Amino acid sequence: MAPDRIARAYELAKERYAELGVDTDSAMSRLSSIPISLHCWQGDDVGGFENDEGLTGGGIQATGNYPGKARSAEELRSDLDEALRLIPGTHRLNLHSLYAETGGKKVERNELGPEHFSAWIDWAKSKGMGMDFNPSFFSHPLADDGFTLASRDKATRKFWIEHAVACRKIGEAFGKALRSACVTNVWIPDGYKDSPIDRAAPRQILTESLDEVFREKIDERYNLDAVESKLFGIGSESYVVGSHEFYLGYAITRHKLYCLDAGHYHPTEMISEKITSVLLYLNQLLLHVSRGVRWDSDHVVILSDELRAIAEEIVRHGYEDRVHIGLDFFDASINRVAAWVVGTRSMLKALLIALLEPTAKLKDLEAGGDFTSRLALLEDQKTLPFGSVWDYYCQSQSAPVGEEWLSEVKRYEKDVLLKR
Ligand code: RNT
Ligand code: ZN
Repeated sequence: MAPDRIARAYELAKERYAELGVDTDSAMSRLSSIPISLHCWQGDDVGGFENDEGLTGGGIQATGNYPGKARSAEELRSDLDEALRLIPGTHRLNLHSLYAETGGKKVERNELGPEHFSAWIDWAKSKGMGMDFNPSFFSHPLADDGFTLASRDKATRKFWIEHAVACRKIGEAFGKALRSACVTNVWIPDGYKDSPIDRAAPRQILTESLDEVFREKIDERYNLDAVESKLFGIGSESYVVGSHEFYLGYAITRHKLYCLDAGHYHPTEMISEKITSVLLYLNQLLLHVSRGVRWDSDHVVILSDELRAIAEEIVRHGYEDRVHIGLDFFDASINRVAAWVVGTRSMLKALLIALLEPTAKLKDLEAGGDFTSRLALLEDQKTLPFGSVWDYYCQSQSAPVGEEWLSEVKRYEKDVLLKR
């Protein structure tokens, strides 16, 4: 696209927003300071490199057989490089422990250490990116019965506690090496397919396991612990041990971050609505921005009303430093690099739209009881020339403008992905 046309369109948009008292330059500069944590697991359908079996159990599922998924860490990094070239700004990488590089040697998950992630650390360092982390409580024989940290079996529990402890230390190493705190997020699948008699016992066990996991203090400059709740999963339709109330209470009493995943609540329940409440009681939050379609289906994030609402909640209240934005989706039915690009660019667009809002004016109207003007202004804003600001932002960050990125992904697919 012609760079001068983009600049001209931007100038007009800038004037239009100025009429509303909105400074487009400062909106773009604020946007450039918000990192999105890209989840590594979109690149290979949550498979990881422990074995060739792919994702098993855990109540989550990637569906589709699109060719070209990454089969090794090198391939995954190459795919991430490609995605990052097409996304404006500097972001973060969110890694699962399944993506350890053990040089062909079998290393049990409770024995993982930072050395198994040194190539990832070097890669992130070379890009000036921070990293986040996740212990993996699925795709493992000791998770086959659906229970990990809440297992009644002592040895099983011990293994998973040790795994989580090892992962916090890996997170700490990431934080030190990359000079940016790593958010290490605990999500476990534990639950029952059918209605249990005893809903209390597993929750009691889980509390004890978590307390054990978090016993050792780690400097929050390096590692931040988060816990992620869920309503149900495949095979845990009737009961999930780590429910919303469970983890919210846990996070508040233990001073942990709470992770709100957009697909983990009742279908009409929105995480955007929860942010201001949770932040009254917790300093920081982690988001797993996802898109459920009828269920927790982890579809690629698009510029939906809910995505916009999430961005608005962060931006309107100036929560950029308290809310860590991570992505969580895995679609195996489309080009996986494109999935990252679409999802991340959508998240950024939502943030930019929120940053272009005349929030102070709207708050005044609301405080003064003029709900008519509040509604009218909000509706009018939907047709403002946001796209011209977005195009200009992409151009100024040396990222492709508009659908230009797609032809590059198609080239990469032909030259790299289809040759796998
Ligand atoms: C599962 C959770 C969890 C996973 C990742 C792979 O429902 O959302 O965050 O998606 O850890
Ligand atoms: Zn999640």
